Formats: sequence, structure tokens, C-alpha cells
Amino acid sequence: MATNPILHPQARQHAHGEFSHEELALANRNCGTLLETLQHDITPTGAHYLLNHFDVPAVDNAQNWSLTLDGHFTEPVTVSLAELHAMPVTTKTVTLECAGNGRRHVSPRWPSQPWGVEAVGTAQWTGTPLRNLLLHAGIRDTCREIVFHGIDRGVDGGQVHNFARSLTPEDALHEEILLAWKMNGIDLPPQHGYPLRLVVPGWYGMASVKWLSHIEAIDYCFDGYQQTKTYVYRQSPDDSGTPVTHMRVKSLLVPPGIPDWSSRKRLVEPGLVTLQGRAWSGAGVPITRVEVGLDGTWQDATVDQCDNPYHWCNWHFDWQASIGQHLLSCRATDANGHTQPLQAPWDTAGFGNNSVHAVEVWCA
Ligand SMILES: Nc1nc2c(c(=O)[nH]1)N[C@H]1C(S)=C(S)[C@@H](COP(=O)(O)O)O[C@H]1N2
Ligand SMILES: [Mo]
Repeated sequence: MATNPILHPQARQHAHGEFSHEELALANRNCGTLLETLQHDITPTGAHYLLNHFDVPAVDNAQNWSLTLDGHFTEPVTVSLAELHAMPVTTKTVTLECAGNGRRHVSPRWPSQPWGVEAVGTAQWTGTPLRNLLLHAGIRDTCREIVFHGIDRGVDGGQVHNFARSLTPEDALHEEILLAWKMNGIDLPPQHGYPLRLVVPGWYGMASVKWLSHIEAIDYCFDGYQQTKTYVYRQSPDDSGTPVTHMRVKSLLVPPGIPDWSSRKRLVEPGLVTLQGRAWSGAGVPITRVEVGLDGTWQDATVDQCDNPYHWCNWHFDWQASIGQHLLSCRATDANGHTQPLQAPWDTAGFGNNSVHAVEVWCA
């Protein structure tokens, strides 16, 4: 009998050149945001980027949904959605970015979801702080990590698994983390985790487990596929690497003017063009500076006041466009003194690429 290629896959290889059929199929499911929606402080719900490893679970009757906390808790508990909804409710504005954002600009690239720069969005998430529930269940001293299990199931690297990620008790008790059931004032859309998801501000998106049904306190380090086989910065396949955690400092530019249909290069008229964009960092570290690159010369942009460090900030810059071809770019610096690099730091799977965003503009 032939070897099952799903359970016994060949090792994936880095790729150059054109995208494969598989990458294009993934890109058609896991869409990025529309860069022009960066003009909105809150991304329109349908334009928020999407990343689903497997199939979107069809949850029709959320009345039957429950969340179980078990393992190393002093009082393991199962709570219904109705019980969660009756807990203290809060809404937080949070910018999420996929750790693989920018992967296609890393060379050679890893065949996976071929993100350009669009895997980022900001939403208002409504739910109850995870911390309350964890404290209520009581984390035992023996607990080393807390695992968040989604109900979505699939295969990667030959391993059949549900999507699951862990946090240390210290990270999990962070007061910003939400068990969320609403996005921008409506029930979570199915593809964003209906009826319940985690939202972990300041981290790359993989930590925000969707379709959350089970929280497990364990007395060892979680070695699930999505924790240790992927979401690790590695310089070579056999490198033990560093886990991917918080978002790196980054900024994007709203492409100015009007687009050419197929190349998406921009056309502007000569004179004043106000450039605008967004900047964010991870771990609640505020943005301190944004610069605009005009054909390679950097000038300071104005960064609007933003009190919530988990929410991207708006920046703008008045540019006098002159006739000809221009390369516009932007780069942000955060309060830790980290500035976006010009070149992507290479990583085997193309994670955490926070190199500068550049847009080609023709002025005529
Ligand atoms: N259960 C589950 N949770 C998940 C995922 C997933 O595939 N399954 N994808 C993760 C990744 S990699 C990202 S970037 C975010 C994307 O969230 P969004 O699709 O709501 O924007 O969800 C995370 N949570
Ligand atoms: Mo992601």
C-alpha cells in the first residue's frame, strides 16, 4: 500500500520564485486586511485579517458550549457560556498581528501562508478577564504551564492535533488577557472563534486561541505541535531556537493616491499629499517615533497621542510630491529603543519579519 503522505509527509523545503498552488490556496482562505482600511482606527470587522490553520468549526448551538478548567487547579470547574457572560464584562481595543506576517519577503521563503504585510488588524474585543476565572479555579503550586485548547483539529508535520497553545501562569494572569465572545460589538464571526476565544494583547496572534473549550493546568512544559514544532525562531531546522512571543515594533503606510489594478503601484498628483499609517509594538511597549523614508531620506512623522499601548497608533506626514518615481517607506521605534530594520532578520519559517514597509509611487 502507498505511504500516506498526510501522516508521513516529506520534509518541506524552502522556496524561491513563484508561489505554489498550495500557497495560493492558503492565501485565498487566510486573507489579509485591505491596506486602505488602516485609515480606520478600528478595522472593519470583515476586513480584519484571518489565520485559520484547519477548518472553521461549525458551532450552531452555543447554548451547549462550555469551558472546562482542569488539571492542576485547586477547584477544577466547567462553566457555561451563560455563566461566563454573567461575569464582569470589559471591552478592550487590541491590535493583533500574525507572527508569519511578512514571510513572503524573506528569502528563501518557507512554504506556508504567503503573507505580504497585511496580516494585522485592530478590533474591540468584549469578554471577561481570564485572570478572574484562573484565580477562581486556583492555580496550584505544581502548575508550570496553562494550556488553551481549541476544538479545531487537523494535521501538520504528520501530527494529528487540536490547535493548542500554552502560557506560563505568570503570563496567563496578565490582567489584559480576555476570554472574548464579541468582536466590534457583535458575536464573534465563526472564522474569528465563535463562540469563545482568547485575546492575548501584545503577543503575536497565535497565542489568541479561537474556539476555546478547555483550559488545562499542567505540571510540565507543553510540547504540542503549535508550541514547539512551529512558532519558534530558528536559524536552521535543527536549531532548538527561541519561542515566538511578543510582537516586534512595526509600522505600515496607507498606500497614497490611486492604485494600478494589477501591479497595485500608486499614482499621485504633484503637490501636498498627506501620508498616513499605523505603528505598534508588543508587550505593551509604546511607540515613541515614526519616520517616513522619502527616496531613502528619513524625516520624522507626527505620531498622534495614544493612551493604550496594545492599540496601534496613528501617524501622519505632509509630503510635497514632485513629478517622477518615488519610493516611500516608514519605520517605527518603540520605548525600548527598538527600531524596525531595513532588512528582514532571516528565520527558517519567516516569523517576526518587521522590516520596513515600502510603497512605489509615480507622481504625474
Ligand atoms: N483554535 C485556533 N486558534 C487560533 C488559530 C487557529 O488556527 N486555531 N490561529 C492563530 C493565529 S496563528 C492567529 S494569527 C490568530 C488570528 O486571529 P484572527 O483570525 O481572528 O485574526 O488566531 C490564532 N488562534
Ligand atoms: Mo498567526
